[in-house]
Amino acid sequence: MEASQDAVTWTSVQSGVMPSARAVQFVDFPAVNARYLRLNVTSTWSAANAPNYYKKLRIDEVWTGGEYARSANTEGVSYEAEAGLLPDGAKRVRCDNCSGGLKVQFPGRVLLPVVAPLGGERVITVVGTAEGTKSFDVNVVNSRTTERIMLTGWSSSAPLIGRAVTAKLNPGLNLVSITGTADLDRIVIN
Ligand SMILES: [Ca+2]
Repeated sequence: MEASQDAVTWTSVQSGVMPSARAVQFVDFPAVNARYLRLNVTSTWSAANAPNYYKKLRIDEVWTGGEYARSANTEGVSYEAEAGLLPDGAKRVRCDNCSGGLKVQFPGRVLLPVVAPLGGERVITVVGTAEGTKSFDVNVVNSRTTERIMLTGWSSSAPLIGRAVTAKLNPGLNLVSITGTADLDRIVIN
């Protein structure tokens, strides 16, 4: 990775070997004042006998940030899926990328007790993983509406994907019920 103020003189800011894998790749480099960044790819996994891939690298998008990403709202309360009630055969499984190191796999159902002293409209962010396009159905028990959330990922182990819905909570104790075809790490209530 090189940086430049004028696209003429370039200074190296980082170098390394990326994992030979699809999906998002991160390049962490020291903060620099620059107008331009460029990525020099010096080699790929492919050899000359695979001409479709040799010396070729496909990049969909490049995003650059000047600071580490932070949560937009840090006041949410997290409820781990694995800490919930699993009345219908959903399974707790290990998940190295998940918070708490565990997630829940469906079929089945997760019931999470959520206390909302004042009740009212709240944002529920559902965090999980999906290989392909999967869904969660989120329902506050005893309310009539079920929100369906779609999420698309490339692996059931990473990355974690968060999707938000709004739901009306009752003052006091609520039960949030989640079923689906994706794997559930946790929910966050804001
Ligand atoms: Ca978890």
